Amino acid sequence: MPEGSRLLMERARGLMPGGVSSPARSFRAVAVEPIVAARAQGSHLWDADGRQYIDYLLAFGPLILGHAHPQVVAAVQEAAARGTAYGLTHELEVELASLIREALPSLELVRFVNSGTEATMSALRLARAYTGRHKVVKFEGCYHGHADGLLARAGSGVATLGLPDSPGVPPSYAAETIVLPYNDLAALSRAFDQQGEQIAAVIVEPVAANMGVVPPEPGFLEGLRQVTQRYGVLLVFDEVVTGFRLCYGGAQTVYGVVPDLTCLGKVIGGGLPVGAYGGRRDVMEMVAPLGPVYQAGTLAGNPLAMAAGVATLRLLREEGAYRRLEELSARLESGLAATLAELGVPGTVQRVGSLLTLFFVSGPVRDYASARGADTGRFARFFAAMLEQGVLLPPSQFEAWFLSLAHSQEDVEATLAAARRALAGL
Ligand code: KE4
Repeated sequence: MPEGSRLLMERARGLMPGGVSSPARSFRAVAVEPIVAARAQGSHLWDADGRQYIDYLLAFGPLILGHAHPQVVAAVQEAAARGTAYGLTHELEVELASLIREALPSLELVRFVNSGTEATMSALRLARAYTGRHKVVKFEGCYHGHADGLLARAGSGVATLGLPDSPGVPPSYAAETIVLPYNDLAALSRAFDQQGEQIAAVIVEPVAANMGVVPPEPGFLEGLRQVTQRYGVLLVFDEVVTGFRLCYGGAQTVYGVVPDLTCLGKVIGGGLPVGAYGGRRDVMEMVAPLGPVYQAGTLAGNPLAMAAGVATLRLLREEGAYRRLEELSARLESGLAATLAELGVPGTVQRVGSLLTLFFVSGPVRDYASARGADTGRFARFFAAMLEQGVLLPPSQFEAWFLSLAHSQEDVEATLAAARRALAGL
């Protein structure tokens, strides 16, 4: 492994568990030594040895404009020069809340937090308070952050490291979480027949991205909406990944299914620490200080993340942004699929908007069980071969590749050429 990254990782491992601030970055599942980032610009990232990569990891999703977009950097610099935190409401918070509500009218009220985890954790506390019930339904392979009750058979790093869930979560917490197969309305109906009166909320990634990209089958989201309505259960869309990624709005805009609460993160902070939850006014009015449901945070709504978010959404609102993303992403998908077929490599490419996963298993991948059928050893070799050729993918079969408005046609063609060589050599 290159010297710079090697030495830095050695020091990092002596100071932080696994040398990382998040296990998803550990490269544990791809049997390659992790690279250490030095800087990034647009669609490119350089490691500590100056090697350049076309970046489809993109920090796991926030950077839909690409790295260090000049207008985002300028907005953050300007905000920082005026003050980095106040402990008071400030104008940028109001501006970002207004942009979010304009794009996602179902968020009649919105509360900013510092991560997607905080957003989903708070939304479920609120749902339990609003309904007076305790149980929550999640779907196997979906990841909603690391709050205790949500780690049951989760996706992302939990799936990548092959962890069934996590020690340290009291069985009493886990017992309140009902885990069902994604895209399986029959299993959902059975669960509601048996326990519907005890269920506070159903939380779902409207497009699953944490077991690799798994789209909702026709009728799945509508089915969730109908059964939750019938039982007085709140429907929570975890749009931390899909929010402002699939369109200038969210999956709820694309699929026309309106949840009671929505969780956001990533893109709305433009790469700075952010999360948000919001939804129906009658529900959100239970949140302190209006109501009794307590949730707080020193740096919630911090001016730097708000500035980056406002700059990002304003640029995404511009005409043609999502069309360009769609064209690039479609070209990458079709090129990869054609190469798999031509070389006779068992695999399938699944894409929704600028979220894409190449699964090393014949498709369709419709849930966690089928995603787990993927050949993770083959993915590991593919990842290493792409990295060697200067293409950085998310270091797991169970993550989404992300494209940005900074990715060019040349980037995509170079990626397809690298993929052909990598797949031919598997
Ligand atoms: P954060 O707490 O990491 O900001 O957000 C948690 C979260 C919630 N909901 C969804 C749908 C998510 O995808 C995430 C976090 N995504 C992972 C990668 N797929 C974060 C990567 C990491 O944990 O380092």
